[in-house]
Amino acid sequence: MQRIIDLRSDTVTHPTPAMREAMYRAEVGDDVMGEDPTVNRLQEVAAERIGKEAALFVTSGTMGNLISLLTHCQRGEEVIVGDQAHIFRYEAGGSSALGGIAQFQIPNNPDGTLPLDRIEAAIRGSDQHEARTRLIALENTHNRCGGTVLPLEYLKQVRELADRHDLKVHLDGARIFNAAVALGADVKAITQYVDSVTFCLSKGLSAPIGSVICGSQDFIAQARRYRKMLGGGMRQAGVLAAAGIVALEKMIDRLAEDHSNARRLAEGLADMPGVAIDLDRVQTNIIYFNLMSDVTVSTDAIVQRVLEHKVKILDPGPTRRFRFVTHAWIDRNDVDRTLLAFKAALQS
Ligand code: TLP
Repeated sequence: MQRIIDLRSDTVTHPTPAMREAMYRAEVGDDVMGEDPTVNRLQEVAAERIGKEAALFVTSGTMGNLISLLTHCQRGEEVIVGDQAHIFRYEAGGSSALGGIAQFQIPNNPDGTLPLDRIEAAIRGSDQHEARTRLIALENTHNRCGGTVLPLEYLKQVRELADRHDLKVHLDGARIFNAAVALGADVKAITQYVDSVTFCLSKGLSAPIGSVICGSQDFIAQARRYRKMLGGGMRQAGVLAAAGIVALEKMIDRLAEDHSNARRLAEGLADMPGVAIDLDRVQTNIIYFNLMSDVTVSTDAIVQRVLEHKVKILDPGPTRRFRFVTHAWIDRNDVDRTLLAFKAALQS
């Protein structure tokens, strides 16, 4: 029987055999008491790799971003964030609902950056009528902008701007290692410009659960209180952290393969009549493309048709903007199978 090719997200990856082995063997303790040796090890490895003083294991990217925002901002304070940011779009308004934090949204440039002049103009707080700006939140790679990589020079400029106005910078680095691999740079080249970063173990890195927040000792100590407050203090979490250590040690370099598969897929799609795709934006493992108006097949029919070929994709609905994501479970052969299935599905 043919295997399912699942392009809906890189979150669908399962733990590798090496992860399952490490999970089985993990030494554990009570992590709320700080006594889980495997969680402690993951946090040390993560902090070292990201180039920050300390790290905190959390349940998800959403929790990592929420805790980071709560730690940076008090009630009635404001974060500047992109209108395409995951924090704004897909985190259920958590920082506003639970932290009383206002969000000032700026339209993202198509490449995922926020215009520097718009950031500067959005900074507020000298007047009593205004929420006080505390934080700029960036995303790298930028999911909704196509898995795009923020240029290092841009990050430097944001850092300088933040320093001029005494602001902090948080990075939603759910896929930060994809960004580093695409740049051919050490991840610290990116993180040097931000105060805090959340990255995910359970996307391209294939661990089953978990994200890590990295920052200064003081920041992480405060973040730890918020994690407890949110019910995210886990006990023998070493069984999960063990997979995260394998993810950091074994799964980063191979992301280049996901990027080249995404490129092959994108180029194949670009050759198809009815598909509009900007190849310059395909920089990592995420591909977005639109259907042209002459394609008369509905998107849900396309999804059903490709499923008959054992290819799973998300239905974009009325936007007709599809997203495909490559990951450790997609190889070159799967890319070619997907292209055949998609091309057939477009026929009216
Ligand atoms: N993104 C998911 C969906 O929520 C859209 C996906 O399939 O891409 N930051 C970024 C940039 C993300 O893409 C995601 C997940 C998160 C944060 C949240 O991570 P989790 O799902 O672990 O809460």
